[in-house]
Amino acid sequence: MSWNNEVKIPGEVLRIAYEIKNMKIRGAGRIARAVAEAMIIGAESYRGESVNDFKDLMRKIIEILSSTRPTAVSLFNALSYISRRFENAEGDLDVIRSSVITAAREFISYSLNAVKRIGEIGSRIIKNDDVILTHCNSSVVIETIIRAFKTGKRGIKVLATETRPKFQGHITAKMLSGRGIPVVLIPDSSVRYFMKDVDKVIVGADTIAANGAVVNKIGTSLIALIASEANVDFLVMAETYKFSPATLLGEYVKIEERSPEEVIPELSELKGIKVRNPAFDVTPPEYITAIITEIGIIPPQASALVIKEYGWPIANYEHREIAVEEDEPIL
Ligand code: RUB
Repeated sequence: MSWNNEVKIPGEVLRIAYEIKNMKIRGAGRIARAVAEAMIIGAESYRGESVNDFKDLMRKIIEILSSTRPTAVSLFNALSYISRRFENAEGDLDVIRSSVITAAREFISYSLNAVKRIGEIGSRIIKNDDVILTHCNSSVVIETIIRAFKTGKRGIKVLATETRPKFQGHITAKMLSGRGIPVVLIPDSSVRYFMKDVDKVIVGADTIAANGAVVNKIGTSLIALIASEANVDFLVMAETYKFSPATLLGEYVKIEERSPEEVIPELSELKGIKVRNPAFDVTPPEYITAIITEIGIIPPQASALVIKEYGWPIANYEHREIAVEEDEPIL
């Protein structure tokens, strides 16, 4: 099945889907806000008069967006939040359309406020002269460090791992140094070498399971192990829509495996050698000091409670690969 067969999908929606798949839009929070934005665009683009056709279009867009990347539950939680609303809405096309748009806008605004709130809570934990190590590029972590800096914490220094193979650490380093925060970019493999200088490790999350295990960029669990050995606090920053309701029911988190070319661009040089490229790994709760959310700081062991009390609806939509035709007209 291609992305654009029986139902006409707006080009802008397909563009967002491609950009998520190709990681031009990346990071669990941004991905979630982008799919909500795509739902608004899809809802506004419908020119017909049939409620059923409109709902079919919404379902098709959800299917496409769900097929982009499998690991960040924020994507599925955002789509579930929106789909629940229009699936349960009753009324004419205007009512159903506005249920999609309102829910998507609510999600985006909730998400932006949650990032800000985590920044406020998290920045209080950062002390003068702290050396913070971070991995990958997390918008909540960046928000927190910048806020700590802006609110007058002195002497903060950040060690940013390169984050191979996609080098998201370069983005982190640029974002922080652009705000005047001292950053040192370090190879992923040097984390143990530097850990003796580190006061706190702070990372984001793509998904948090009911047992408190955190799924984040590949290499995170190795850093957690090293931090634990050195008795350094390992803090995770995550909005509540990064907690996975399905894991309460025992479902596993699917770990995305990306193209080997991201690891070795000239694969032909390694003829006959298999190359693997998992994009995420799982850090067990016992290596996590605390999770900082917009509703407060929790021990990882309280994750199931967060899901039950503040839970986002169980995702109805699973990641399913949809073949992308090379010559997709939108591109
Ligand atoms: C990004 C990544 C980030 C989390 C949290 O991986 O692992 O740490 O998504 O980010 P990728 P945020 O680059 O493969 O998307 O705090 O911005 O939601």
